[in-house]
Amino acid sequence: WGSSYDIEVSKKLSFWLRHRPDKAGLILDQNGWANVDEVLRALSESGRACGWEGLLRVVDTNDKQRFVISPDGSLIRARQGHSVHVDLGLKPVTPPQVLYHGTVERFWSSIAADGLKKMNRHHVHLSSEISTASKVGFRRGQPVILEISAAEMYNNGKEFFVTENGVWLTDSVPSEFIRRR
Ligand code: HQG
Repeated sequence: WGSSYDIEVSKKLSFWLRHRPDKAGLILDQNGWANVDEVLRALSESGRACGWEGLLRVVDTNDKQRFVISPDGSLIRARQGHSVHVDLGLKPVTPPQVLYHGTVERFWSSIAADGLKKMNRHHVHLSSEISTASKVGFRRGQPVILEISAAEMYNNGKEFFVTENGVWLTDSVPSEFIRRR
């Protein structure tokens, strides 16, 4: 998807809209929305000017549909992955029987002992597809795929959420619900 310039824009947006709005002089509201005009200004100032058309293209063609623009075109937010506290308004839903998490060997002993933790993010990120989990793990090295007994967790009172772009989120995964494939 997209050109390398668009990918640079997307990386800036991820950084600002999920983690450090202050680095671009942006303010996120309690639901994580930033003002589009302010974002366009910040992109220009950081040497990644793209204009309204360019921003729309980055949002529309983004491989993981990471961002969403409000219907009136005035606001933009990241769909998930935040470390700053925002309320995404996600409603708890029933998960599928099994979900997957992609990680790497060096984290396995700690995960086997303590379960999956959200680390710096709001939630533990899970996928319904092995292929997606594999890509997530691949960011760090040879992927190790973990199978999560999501339905069983749900029956034990754990909440699950799913974002509009299909990322499954939960607070933590205790080790008894994790099986290494
Ligand atoms: C690991 C990207 C040791 C966990 C991706 C992961 C995803 C533990 C890392 C999204 C642990 C956290 C999220 C424990 C968890 N001991 N290590 N107890 N519990 N870990 O980046 O799932 O491109 O916060 O396995 O594609 O890798 O940003 O989470 O390796 O969808 O849109 O700690 O980020 O999407 O890393 O990735 P992360 P993640 P974007």
